[in-house]
Amino acid sequence: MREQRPAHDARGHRFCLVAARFNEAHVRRLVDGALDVLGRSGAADQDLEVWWVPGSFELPLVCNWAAESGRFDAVLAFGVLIRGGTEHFRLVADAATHGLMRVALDRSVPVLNGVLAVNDADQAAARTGGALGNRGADVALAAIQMAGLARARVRP
Ligand code: RBF
Repeated sequence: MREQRPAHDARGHRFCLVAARFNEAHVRRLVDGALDVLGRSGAADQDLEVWWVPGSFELPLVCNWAAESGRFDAVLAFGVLIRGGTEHFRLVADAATHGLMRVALDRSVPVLNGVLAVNDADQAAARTGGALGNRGADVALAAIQMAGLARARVRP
């Protein structure tokens, strides 16, 4: 019996973090949480890149650029959507989610979804290093697992 159980070992893996500048103070904390986990899990500094984009709507395209470059074992997308008075919040959240999944499947590169969709700034703060932890750190752990799985994958 052969079991694939991913380890939290990031040594030798290259990661691209693509981050939205909209609500940048919150997004910065997600990115910092992710970089902390990646570094402590063994990723080398030169194997980590952070690319900033204007908003969450732009994340899928730039993640696609990162994935198609062939330079990364996983791509992590970060954004914070705070519900406003308009329907725009949901449209951008849905577009980002579907776009990121499409990049992962089209490119066969792990793409991790670190886009927070919350009602207000307090909810964002709670999930970016506050009472509910740091979603960026959680996403980094998932990225390390996925990078390991992708390397171990039996290829035709
Ligand atoms: N981008 C985000 O990352 N988070 C947001 O909460 C957010 N809210 C927006 C609200 C409105 C009304 C508009 C027009 C844009 C918003 N964006 C937000 C920016 C969006 O992701 C994108 O950068 C722009 O729509 C340009 O394509």
